[in-house]
Amino acid sequence: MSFDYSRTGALFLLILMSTSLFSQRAPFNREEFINRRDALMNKADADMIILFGKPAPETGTPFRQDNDFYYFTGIEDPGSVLIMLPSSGESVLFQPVLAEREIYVSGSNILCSGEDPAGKGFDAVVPVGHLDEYIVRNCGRRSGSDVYIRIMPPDVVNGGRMEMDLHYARSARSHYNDQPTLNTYRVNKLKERYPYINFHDISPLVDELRVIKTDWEKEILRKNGKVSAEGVKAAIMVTEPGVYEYEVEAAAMNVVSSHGALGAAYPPIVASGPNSCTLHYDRSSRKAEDGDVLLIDFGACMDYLTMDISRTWPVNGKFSPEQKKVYRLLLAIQKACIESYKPGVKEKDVIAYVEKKLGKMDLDLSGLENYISHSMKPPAENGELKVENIISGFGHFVGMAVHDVGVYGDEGLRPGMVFAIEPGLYNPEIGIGVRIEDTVLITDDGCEVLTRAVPKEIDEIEELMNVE
Ligand SMILES: [Mn+2]
Repeated sequence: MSFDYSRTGALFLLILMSTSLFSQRAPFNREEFINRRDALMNKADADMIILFGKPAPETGTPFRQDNDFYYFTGIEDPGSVLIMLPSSGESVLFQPVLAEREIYVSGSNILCSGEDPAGKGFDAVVPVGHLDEYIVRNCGRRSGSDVYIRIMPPDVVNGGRMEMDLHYARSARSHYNDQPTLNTYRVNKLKERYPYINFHDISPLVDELRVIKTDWEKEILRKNGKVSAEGVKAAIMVTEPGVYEYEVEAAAMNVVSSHGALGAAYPPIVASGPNSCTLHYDRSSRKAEDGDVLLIDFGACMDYLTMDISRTWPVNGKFSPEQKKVYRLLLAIQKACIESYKPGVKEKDVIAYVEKKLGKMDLDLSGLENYISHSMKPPAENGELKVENIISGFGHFVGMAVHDVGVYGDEGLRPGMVFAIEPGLYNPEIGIGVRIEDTVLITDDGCEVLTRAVPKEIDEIEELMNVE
């Protein structure tokens, strides 16, 4: 099986023409990073804030900066450290002194290039070998200075802070793999070296900032929403019986890569037939057959911000009655959730709204007790729909990490929050898994569906699949 290249080619041309304005990577935004540092310094009652960047990349892998470090600097030079002094508002960058050969092979950093650090918004750039001298000069005159560092784990593009610790917890099942993380090593080292300093965790303050997206971030997220949506549309359009999951993945990746994405936000999930019931299936190796569903969970990473979309469609272009029944219920729930989102709304309000809305609809729940949701519970008990079994709260935040930092808190939804709502139902016995997911931005009076360009109505999907 191969693509119909004439159709695919015409599609890509159309996409390039329609979204070329959104295809540029964002240039360095000096004011944005200065504002973020000022906001953090205003929040922290600190003598000093220290944030470490990532060390040199492993050979052969592209460098991706630590999310928290990038959020406050926009700097991707390996081995950098940032110190902020809230009393004076100063930001000083510490960078390694590079060997001539190193610069020749991998390029320079701000320190070695002789570039004026003020151009990037820093008061000074200093060799990293002076870091401890700087800490001692600023915090060593008395006992009990308050220094903020990151004590919680870092998050990564496809893993939240907690997920990173879950990963380490699982690795540590064998004591041969039980080593401290780099973050923990740094925390312990600072505490050991400076027992007279009070170290505090900066991560709650960082997360409070990161969870509310700035105007600049919103623009990038809108761009990513459009480009990722075009990727999923391309995936829908190349699907037909006999297509391999990796071919569908390639169609989506082609679109986002050609629009400036730094890559996928997480390993794309392209799951046909029985694979659709494995929530994080990422092997993309099966041939999709007539009668299967195809579930894709996909998003790009653009300018360090991610996107999260899931769609499910029939491989042969026509939903079967069983597929339709599950799909209709999930779509009704997902749309009702989105309708209910606005500032101040809490989880219980969403459930009440969805139940009220669905109560007026004529939904066929028969046989759905054989499906399970993300919460591992059936959607209906004794013929009664259980909305809270299908939606687990608001869904996860989306940002620099696809399972982004932040907490909803007592105020409920707030403008600037971005999260993904992804109801799903899975029946491994018959190999039907359905998930519908959009990423939404909370606005002043409602929400904006960033991924709205991907169709999700049954007739829209069938129409898109049958375009010749
Ligand atoms: Mn998701």
